[in-house]
Amino acid sequence: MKKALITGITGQDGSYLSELLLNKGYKVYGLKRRTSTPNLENIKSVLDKIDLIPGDVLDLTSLINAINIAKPDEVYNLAAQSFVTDSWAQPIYTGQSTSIGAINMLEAIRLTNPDIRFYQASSSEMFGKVIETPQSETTPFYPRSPYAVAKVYAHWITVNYRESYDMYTCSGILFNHESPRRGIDFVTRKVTDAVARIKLGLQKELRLGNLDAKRDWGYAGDYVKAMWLMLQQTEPNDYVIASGETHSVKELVEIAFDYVGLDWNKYVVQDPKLIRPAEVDLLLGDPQKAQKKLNWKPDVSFEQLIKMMIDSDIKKVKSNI
Ligand code: NAP
Ligand code: G4F
Repeated sequence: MKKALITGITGQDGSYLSELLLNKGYKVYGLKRRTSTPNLENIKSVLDKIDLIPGDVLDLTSLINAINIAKPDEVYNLAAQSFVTDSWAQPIYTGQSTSIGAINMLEAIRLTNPDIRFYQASSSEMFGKVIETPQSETTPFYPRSPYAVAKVYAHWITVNYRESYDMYTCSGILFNHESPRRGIDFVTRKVTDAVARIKLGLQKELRLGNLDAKRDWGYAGDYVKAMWLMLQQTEPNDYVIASGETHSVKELVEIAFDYVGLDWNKYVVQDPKLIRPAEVDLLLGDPQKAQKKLNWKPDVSFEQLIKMMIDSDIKKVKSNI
């Protein structure tokens, strides 16, 4: 039986990845940091099937301990301070968890068992103020936030461990992916939650920042399949994972309000306080390498994704009334 260790298991991607790996017959271990109140909501359906190991990616000892307990064939490093906005408020912590966290995990593997296959959760935010469109594996990086800068470090250290130590390390450059388990701060979930509340008469307005920003949005359930595929190849490599379509925040809002029969113009208020110090205006990924080499393609469209999230949020809000 194959064994996997996932850091960031309580997050959106960690939860979908654990389900995928369990379905493939893996024994799944998750690194779980201490929180003062429980945050196991995303993984409640798999809690009795996985093993949680206490630890933090900033604590190398806890990572070595986790590897000694799990003895994994594969490690998926998903842990990070992943909210771009907060990376300006907490730049040093973001740098530590998002970049030093990755090298800590790589060192833990190198020192214990360098044959373990390693996946690093890299991000399209690294393309930032984009040099070319669409963005592919060969597009130069131009990071525009403390988060994105930290991800560039984690990306290159992953490449360097492959080239220096001949380790099987892969970096997945994933474009935005969402789901009903997306954190409430991110724009898709902020919109779908607000649409559900407004429809049910519990909220009157939705305050947003830059409506013109464009993102290449996909479904998290599709994207975790690509993570797994990267670790099943003969040779390690880096891949862009994207839908190949881009949409503005305004289009997202229009589709979401339209789905419940409301006019977004009556509810959306632009709030200058929500504009970022530096914006990433346009992301559009070119997923051809993943399509050809991994035989990966997404199944859920942008519209299907928004509708899935609204349906889920309406259910959640109703159950709390
Ligand atoms: P998420 O929902 O924010 O989950 C982040 C996870 O990291 C949580 O489980 C969190 O634990 C954990 N974590 C944070 N700091 C930690 C630390 N110091 N030690 C151990 N665990 C820590 O993020 P996501 O959307 O699932 O994304 C997964 C990864 O992919 C992240 O690295 C993110 O930056 C990257 N990424 C995401 C996207 C996207 O669109 N979703 C795109 C590209 C890359 P708590 O529950 O305790 O907070
Ligand atoms: O949903 P967002 O916060 O995601 P962002 O910044 O693109 O980052 C996400 O995707 C990255 C991959 O490209 C990940 F690496 C990262 O961890 C995270 O998962 O914002 C999307 C866009 C931005 O341009 C933002 O300015 O939406 C714009 N936006 C407009 N109003 C807003 C809002 N974003 C948020 N969060 N909240 C608003 O009210």
